[in-house]
Amino acid sequence: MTKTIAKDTGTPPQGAKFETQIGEGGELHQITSGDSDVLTTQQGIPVFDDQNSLKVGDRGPTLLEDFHFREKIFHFDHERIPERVVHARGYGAHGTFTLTESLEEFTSAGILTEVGEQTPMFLRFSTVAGNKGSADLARDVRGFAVKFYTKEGNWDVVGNNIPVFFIQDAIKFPDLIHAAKQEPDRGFPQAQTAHDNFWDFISLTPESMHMVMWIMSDRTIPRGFRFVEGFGVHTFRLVNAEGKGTYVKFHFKPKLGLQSVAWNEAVKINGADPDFHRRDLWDSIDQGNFPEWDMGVQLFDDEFADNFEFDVLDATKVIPEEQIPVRIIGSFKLDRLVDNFFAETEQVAFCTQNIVPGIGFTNDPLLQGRNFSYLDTQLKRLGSPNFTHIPINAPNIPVNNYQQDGHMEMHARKGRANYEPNSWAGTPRESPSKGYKHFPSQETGRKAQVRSATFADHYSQARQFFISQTAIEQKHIGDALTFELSKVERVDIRELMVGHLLNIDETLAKTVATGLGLKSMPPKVKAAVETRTDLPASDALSILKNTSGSFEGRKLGILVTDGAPAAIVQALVDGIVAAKATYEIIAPKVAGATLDDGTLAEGKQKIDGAPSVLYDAVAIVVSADGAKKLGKDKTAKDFVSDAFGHAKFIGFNADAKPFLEKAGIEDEDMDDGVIALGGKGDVDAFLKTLGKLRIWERELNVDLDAP
Ligand code: HDE
Repeated sequence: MTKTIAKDTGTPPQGAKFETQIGEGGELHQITSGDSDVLTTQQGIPVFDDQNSLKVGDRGPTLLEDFHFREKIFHFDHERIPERVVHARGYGAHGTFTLTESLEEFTSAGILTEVGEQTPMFLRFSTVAGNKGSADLARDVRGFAVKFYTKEGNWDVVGNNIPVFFIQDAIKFPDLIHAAKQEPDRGFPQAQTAHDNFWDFISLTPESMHMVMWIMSDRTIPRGFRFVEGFGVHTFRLVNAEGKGTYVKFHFKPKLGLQSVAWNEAVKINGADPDFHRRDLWDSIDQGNFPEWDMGVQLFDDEFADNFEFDVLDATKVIPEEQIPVRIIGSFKLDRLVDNFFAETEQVAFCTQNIVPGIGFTNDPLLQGRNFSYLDTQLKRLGSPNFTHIPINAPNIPVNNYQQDGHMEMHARKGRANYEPNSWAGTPRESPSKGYKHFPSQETGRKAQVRSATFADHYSQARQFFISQTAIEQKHIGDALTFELSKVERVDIRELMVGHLLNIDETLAKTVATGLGLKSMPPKVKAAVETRTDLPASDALSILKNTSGSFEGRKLGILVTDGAPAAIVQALVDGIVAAKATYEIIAPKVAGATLDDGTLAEGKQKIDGAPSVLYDAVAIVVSADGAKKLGKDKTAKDFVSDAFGHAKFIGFNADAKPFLEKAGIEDEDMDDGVIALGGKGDVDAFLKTLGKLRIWERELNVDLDAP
């Protein structure tokens, strides 16, 4: 047994030293001295005093002559740039993609053909609706935007954690986003769709119904970025060396499996740690637990596209993996934190039209619109067409062209030629062999503002999604719809939504109608195309059918008090480390607790600052006296009762039992998820069970809305 049960939390930050110097006139100067070089202005001029501006006399006015003061305030005044109009809150990290299977038969893109090739990349996760400072656990889609720095230029896959979208035509995007964000008169609600405007728009937009099923599922309250899938959403095209095209959809699957939290938990995480997701990613990478994703493709040809039940250009549809399996072609690992959040995560500029030779677009009208929008938005946000010179956006291969000047030009291109063709030697020229060739698809047709009839079925895949879920996931969808619509003030909007649900699943519609207390069942909304009931369930669409079955990468919260049995605490710690998971010791005092053998279990958290929503499972290991004291404390009782209510596994030693009872877990509430920890054998069994992650059956006993 080690002397101290503690986790290495890294080296403490280097502190600056404060010194006071007396100037020539007897005045006081407060000087800080750190370990780095001399502080300078932007011009490199060494700074004498950064604590006091230049004044006339000790108590006199500040002088305009103080160029350092002037520059410092000027720069500060101009620090902000516009936040992204959507996906404002995000978090990014660097990684490396490695190809394991060549797609040479389908594409000429080096990144997809050179097996073993390691391509640097940057991934930014985000929520969509909330502002930059909103909380991480908003019920929302997560952005999954990847920039690959390939040898043939930058390739951006600007995807989401959901494979479909709300709308079919980009012209509706401003309306969708206006409706989802804060209402314009009152400026709230922040980062949530539970309000009239959003559901008003949705209820009048039947094409959004498939997406509605996804956003009302637990996909929108993920446990962390490390546990979400990524999807390119649109159908793209691969083009091989002979110019032959193959349709493709891009997928990214987390090696840690999918995982989400409970809604009541999400609400509490937002209060306890609004940075829960970004902290989780930062901590994992910082500790060397690099999250990994497999990259896969669904490949298909014109024949499949022509025979598929839906239009492959319609971004409100998936192609079920049972119909076209996802072929894994490589994987990536996020292994490097940013040095600076603003310089990298904020300034990274994704553009759907950043594409490399061998990969192409299709006529998906959403994708076509996006290809216009992203370039435009970067100019607004970053302020200059030279945003491509910012290191995070620059390709790491040479850039040769005759585009010039503009705000913040960073390249001093040499030579006389700034036009093309020219007859000067050594100037760049277009390359018919290497250059990007657009796929020569045949396009004909009348000019018209239309929506293809092949886009008209809005309910069949919504139904397919719903029936593919486990019972508890279906319950969560019903709960989420009821919650969101209960925040909608207009009853007619609630009713219209239930009218749509009748086209998806009658039981779901009834659950929501009952949950809302509607007086009678509203009429079914008339569908342009009747819902197909013959589409089979697809396991890939469920979260719970795609978990890892392991506690790896998860976090156990161990609540201890003075006098707690050291043997159990140590067995938990050893087991968790062996399972490649992490743990935190929580105690009444942040310093930790002195265990029954005199060792110190070093605390990471004080109980008041660490509700159980921050952990995947909890263990309560306390002394009899500790249990008595905790039983009087509201926060400590919440720790246990929340863990129980959120269907988490709870381990406890014998002395903890009275505390559990005080927290509302009586003998009759005990289930397979509340596990006594008498000795090492029990601890091993407990740790093994944790791989199930949650005991969802319990929810049916602790929820008023349970069937
Ligand atoms: Fe975006 N989207 N989007 N979007 N989107 C932006 O670009 C837009 C759509 C997505 O981490 C903006 O740089 C239009 C689908 C992500 O920096 C903007 C349409 C998907 C991110 C924009 C869509 C996405 C954005 C705002 C309808 C999933 C964050 C800031 C046609 C496949 C990227 C910016 C990051 C960001 C426009 C629909 C994903 C305004 C017009 C579908 C992950 O250009």
